[in-house]
Amino acid sequence: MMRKVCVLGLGYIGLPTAAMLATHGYQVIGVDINDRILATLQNGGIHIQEPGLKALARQAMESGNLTVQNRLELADAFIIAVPTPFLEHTDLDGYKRADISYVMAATQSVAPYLRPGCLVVLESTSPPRTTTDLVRPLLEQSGLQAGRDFHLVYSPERVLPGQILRELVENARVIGGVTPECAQMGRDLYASFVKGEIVLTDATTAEMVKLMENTTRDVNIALANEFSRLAHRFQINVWEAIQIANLHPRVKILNPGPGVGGHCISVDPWFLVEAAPDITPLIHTARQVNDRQPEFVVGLVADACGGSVADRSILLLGVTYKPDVDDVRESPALQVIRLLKQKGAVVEYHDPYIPRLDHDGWQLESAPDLLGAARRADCVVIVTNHSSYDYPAILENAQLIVDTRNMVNATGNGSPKVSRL
Ligand code: SAJ
Repeated sequence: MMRKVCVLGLGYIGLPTAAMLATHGYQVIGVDINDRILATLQNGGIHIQEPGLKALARQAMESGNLTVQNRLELADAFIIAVPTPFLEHTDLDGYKRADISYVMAATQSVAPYLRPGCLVVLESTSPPRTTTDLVRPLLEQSGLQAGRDFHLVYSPERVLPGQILRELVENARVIGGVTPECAQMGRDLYASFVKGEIVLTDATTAEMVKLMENTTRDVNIALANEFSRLAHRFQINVWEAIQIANLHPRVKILNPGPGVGGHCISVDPWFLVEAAPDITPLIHTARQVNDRQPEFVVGLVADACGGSVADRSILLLGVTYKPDVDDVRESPALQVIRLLKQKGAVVEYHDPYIPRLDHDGWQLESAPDLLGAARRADCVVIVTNHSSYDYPAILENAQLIVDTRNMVNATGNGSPKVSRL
């Protein structure tokens, strides 16, 4: 019977998972290399904005079942939940590559603590065959063999930021074992808190499942974004056209927007393109379409401003990658700001979740008074549709609006000061 679990990486996935296991009967050691994160947690705080997580983490720590520290301990199970970002400066040839060095380092740190009967789970999104071809041999340097002496599985997290605690419990969970017995061991661990269906498969299939899910979303958003450009060219309202097309029983077009951000959907498809560039032209192109959407948005802003943004004051509303989260990773807003600045605009932003933005050599602070800033700006660009925004008030106060999320459409429809995607 597994009792003690080490969770490596206390980020968006590791921390909720550790807290969940700790409140479901396990003794959990949460391990992170970042001392600031550890200190915050030890003081009852939290470094991530996610509904319910602070309370759950605190409950887990106060019960004594969750301890956070910077070193591993002997345990029955090890869960690796470290980030797999992409490598900086590898896109000279148009390709981006996964940085699996954190996965490798975490795996290496587990090896000395492996004992017969242990379970090792990789949760980090990884290129196909990472578990079998990279993680397995590193762990086997311990002298123990996967599938014979210890259990090794890949089990991707698939939760939606903003809904993590609910989705961790309710979503279907895929567990890919290096052998079928490994997968069963994985199931025993997750069954302690997962109420959704638990599906067992092999490790590489589980890796592909995760990448296929996010790639599907990326490709579909790219299509919606391309439709928005076509709609602009042919002077129709893309939102209206999509709404009507979606009345067809087998059509479900997603929403166009300023581009795709976040650490998942804008990153994961590259893992497939990188692994098999010769057979992934569609996935690659979709990535490029979404990456270029900020350019299209800046073009709309220039049009709205009479042809150029030079010396115009532009206020961005919302800089996080999607509404109601505090995450700016890969956010299209950062590209919109960069392009506007490059073209000589004077850029301000407002975001209730991001008091300060420090990116690419520039620093900005969120405007303290949203409506005052909206009145002063030559043009307001709605980039992220936070639910706390009062859109009718924004419409009333702004001189010009570029709306990338169809938020002021209902009230602003026909208003000469609103351009939409
Ligand atoms: N977006 C659009 N149009 C849409 C939907 C989204 O432009 O119609 C944009 C959003 O504004 C955002 C980006 O796409 O910039 C991604 O947002 P999201 O809400 O679609 O997804 P994430 O990145 O927050 O979470 C995704 C989820 N995957 C899927 O829905 C297939 C989540 O379940 C995964 O666990 C997560 O990626 C992950 O960790 O991989």
